[in-house]
Amino acid sequence: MKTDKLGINTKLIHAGNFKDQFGSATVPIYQTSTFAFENVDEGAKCFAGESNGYIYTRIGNPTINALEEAVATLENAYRGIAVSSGMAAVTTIYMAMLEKGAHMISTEAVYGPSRGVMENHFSRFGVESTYVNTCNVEEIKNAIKPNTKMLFIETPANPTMDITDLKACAAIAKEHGLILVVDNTFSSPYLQRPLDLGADIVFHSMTKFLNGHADVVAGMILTKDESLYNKLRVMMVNMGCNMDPHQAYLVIRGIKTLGIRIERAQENAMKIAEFLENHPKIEWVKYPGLKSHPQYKLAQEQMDGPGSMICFELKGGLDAGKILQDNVKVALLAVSLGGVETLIQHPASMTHSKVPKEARLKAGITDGLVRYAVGIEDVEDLINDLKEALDKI
Ligand code: LCS
Repeated sequence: MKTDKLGINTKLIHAGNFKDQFGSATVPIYQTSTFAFENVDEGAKCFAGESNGYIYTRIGNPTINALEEAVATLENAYRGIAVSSGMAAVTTIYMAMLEKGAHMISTEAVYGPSRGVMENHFSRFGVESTYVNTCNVEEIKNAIKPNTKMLFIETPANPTMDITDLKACAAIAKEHGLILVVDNTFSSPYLQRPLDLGADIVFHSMTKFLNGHADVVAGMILTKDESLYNKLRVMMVNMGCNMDPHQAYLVIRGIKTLGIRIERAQENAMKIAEFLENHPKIEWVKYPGLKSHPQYKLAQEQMDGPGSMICFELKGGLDAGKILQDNVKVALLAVSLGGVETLIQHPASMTHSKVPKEARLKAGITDGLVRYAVGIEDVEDLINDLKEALDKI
């Protein structure tokens, strides 16, 4: 089936085009580490790349391949590379694209470990990095050095919900010969397709929206460029960051409902953001669907919807935040996001605890910032839950 003319919800169900000899409606789990060859010549052809036959699951597997094709269809990519986690995607990209002496520019409020692994580990191999407020493209331009190789953008950023102009970044990357990498975890391809806006590489923590059920850790790397794909694929295989077939099966299942999950969570998020914005105990709320969001207009242009992630600051700062988070009963106090269940967490002490305090504050991740990942429960229950917990402050 040709999928390029289909709507996104049809693609979500049929993307990947998997067919087996039994006409199975779902993709079977090929839970095998290795694949037997008919004879030595066939084995040699597989290793020489002259045949598409499978060799070994770290290199490729039919279940994993079906997932790679499905997400590639959604992102309008050449192909996808499934990996064991979102962080496996980050490290594979850094390893494949940066060498000793290279410099990377990244979003200041990037997911903590994406920054931590660069500053604490890649720095040991002579890779330099600079973190700027990428919402202001002048800051990106000013940070470019002769050895800059990569522009690494997270938008919306975790947890500040800052939005970076991807078309403007693509123009800067093109002018200066940089590779533009975009972390599309917070939007998923349902709401944003960075490759179509000029990004070279896109990746996901599929642990979040794509899987959507808080039962898998997984990642995916995508590109439109065959030579970048080959470089990334070889790195993934050699580092052993591969996905497991059972993991792939669960993400394929989750993807089918991505559209209806996001629509419902987004509808809930809008109502919750409005409730929070009008609450006397809330200092400020940042949600791309609210006109008060600093990049509201850009969000409207670049994304197909504001998503379901909200961050806010309570008037009572950290102490008030603790009371709120200890008293919610429907939302779970947990890290992660993008699942059917609503989660609340405190970035300063959890997801961003390894980012030095000064850098964290500069990135806008204040001590009292609360992150709220909206799920698909009944919105009245979520609002009442927040109302009752806020009353305890
Ligand atoms: N990129 C973003 C934007 C993320 O939010 C995360 C995980 C990752 C990459 C890494 O993906 P993983 O290896 O966990 O699949 N974010 C988390 C969070 O906000 N709370 O817990 C994990």
